[in-house]
Amino acid sequence: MPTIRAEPYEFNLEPKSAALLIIDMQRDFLEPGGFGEMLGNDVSQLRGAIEPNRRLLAAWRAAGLFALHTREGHRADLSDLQPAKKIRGRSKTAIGDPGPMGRILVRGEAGHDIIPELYPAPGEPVIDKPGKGAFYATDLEAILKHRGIKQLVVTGVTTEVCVNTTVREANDRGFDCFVPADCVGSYFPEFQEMGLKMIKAQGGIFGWVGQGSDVIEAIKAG
Ligand code: TIU
Repeated sequence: MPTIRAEPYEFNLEPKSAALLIIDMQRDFLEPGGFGEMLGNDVSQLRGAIEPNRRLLAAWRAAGLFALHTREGHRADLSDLQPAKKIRGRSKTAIGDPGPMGRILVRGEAGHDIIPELYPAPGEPVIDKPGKGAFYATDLEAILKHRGIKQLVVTGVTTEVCVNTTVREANDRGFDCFVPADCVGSYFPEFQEMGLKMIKAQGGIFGWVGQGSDVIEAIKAG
């Protein structure tokens, strides 16, 4: 069983019962003109997470391991969009409004899709989620249980919002979560730091934090 350097202590990866869960690496969060920018964010802050994710996903695939992707977004008729989420922020534009990449945060639009660098391969499930957590109102838990998955390597954006919410949901459902710090991104450096600290504090209250390069080494060796 490969051992990976981590905080608060080493993580024992069991590759056959582990999944790589890449959260919301969508154009809507990483490119100008989408949901992330609509919320007032500098989307360039997230781009540093792309290359470490690309390397990890390539190694994960090469080892024949199981990977999944999530996308935050809503039905075209917005019937799954809570009124509170639609009006929060008092932005001039809202979810469902037209933008340069199509309707903002709507399934099937160009902006909603995953960035080309990390595009899902055949056989890698894509979980469409209406909320921040990947377990809420999705079939993620059923898919993981059917595959016998017990550990999750959770990457993507943003560290303190959808990654943290998903790690907390997963932890309460009995999954061990490892978060590679270089493979998650935030619009806010201080939230990147604190979002990771919250996971690994108190003896790993929600999980482990380490580096994607160490995961790559472990699966290559294993
Ligand atoms: N705003 C923000 O930081 N994130 C989100 O709205 N969704 C995700 O984190 N995917």
